[in-house]
Amino acid sequence: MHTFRFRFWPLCAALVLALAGCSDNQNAGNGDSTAGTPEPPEYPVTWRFALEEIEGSVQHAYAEALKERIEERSDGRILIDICPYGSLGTSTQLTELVRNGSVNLAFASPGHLADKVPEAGIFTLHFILPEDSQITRQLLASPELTGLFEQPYARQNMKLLGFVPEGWMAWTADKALRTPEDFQGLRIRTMTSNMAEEAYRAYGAEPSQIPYSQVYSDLQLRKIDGQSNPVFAIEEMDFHEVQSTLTLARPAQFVSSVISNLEWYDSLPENQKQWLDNALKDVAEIAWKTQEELNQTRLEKMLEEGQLSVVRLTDAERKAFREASRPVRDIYLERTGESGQKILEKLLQLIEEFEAGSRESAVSGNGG
Ligand code: 6CS
Repeated sequence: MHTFRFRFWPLCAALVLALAGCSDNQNAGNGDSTAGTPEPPEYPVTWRFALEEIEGSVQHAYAEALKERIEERSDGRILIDICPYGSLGTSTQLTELVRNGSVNLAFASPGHLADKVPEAGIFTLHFILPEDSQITRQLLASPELTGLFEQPYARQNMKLLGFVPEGWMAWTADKALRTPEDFQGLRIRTMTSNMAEEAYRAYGAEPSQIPYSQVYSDLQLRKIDGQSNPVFAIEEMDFHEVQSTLTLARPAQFVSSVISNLEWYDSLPENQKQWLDNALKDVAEIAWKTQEELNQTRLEKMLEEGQLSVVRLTDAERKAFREASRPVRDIYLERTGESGQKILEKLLQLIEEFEAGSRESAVSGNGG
């Protein structure tokens, strides 16, 4: 049982805490660096990093690793104050806190962000990312792809600092979800953007947008029938306590983005920018390993507890979902126009290239 029992925090509490800082051990000399306000550095400077997930999560491990790297690289001149989910607000509120300069860094998952940055909604599409997770990793680190998101984020006063994959999405409900027909009329929770709903509408479900913090109680009160998240999150948010069946369908990778306030980033002194950029590069590998490990061990934990039935879809079962999901690409294109089209084309082109590259290296590795 997790000690965390996050329920909805009103925005005013979020703002009070935003000004006060998040961690228990605030030790910054001038802990009130304000995003968007360039000032001559008076060290140490504290940057607030807001998470959409609780302590112990993939985002938390990422933030801890980033904190360690930046504090080390800057020799203690930059301190990171990590604000786990529950200390500031919902995902949408965190994005606003970055945009208005109250918070320096934050996670912003495309499933929540897509109303504001429609191009990011590509990561809500099902059966678009490759089967091979290593290729997804390569894709999300490719400047050819990530560069196409720079403008869409910048238009909303955000700097995209990177995409972070957090593992395959899995479905929970009180029944197995083996076919699109099983979704008919299912009241499924989605993240809080219109685009996030479309993937499930395509299967005949009745989606509703609900903040992460409210999902447990809505499942418990039977206001909704199911939800979708990576396995580590299902376990740490205790959704398995209020759902009977986990369906492993691998429809999409959960991808989040790390953002900062654009003006804040642009006005950082060159040395600080370097510390940040280099630390971000350092942590990509760690984040990947953490998500693999957490998704695996938490699945094992839930299986050991024995309350949850686990269903793995066959290739044939997944094919029916793949086909049903296809029209949603057109909805994405309608909402994003030319810039979304470029992103979709580049994504598909890079997948082909990377898959060809990995086939070639498999052949040469086999001496063929
Ligand atoms: O479902 C959600 O809303 C959340 N899920 C995860 C795994 N991370 C953050 C996001 O807000």
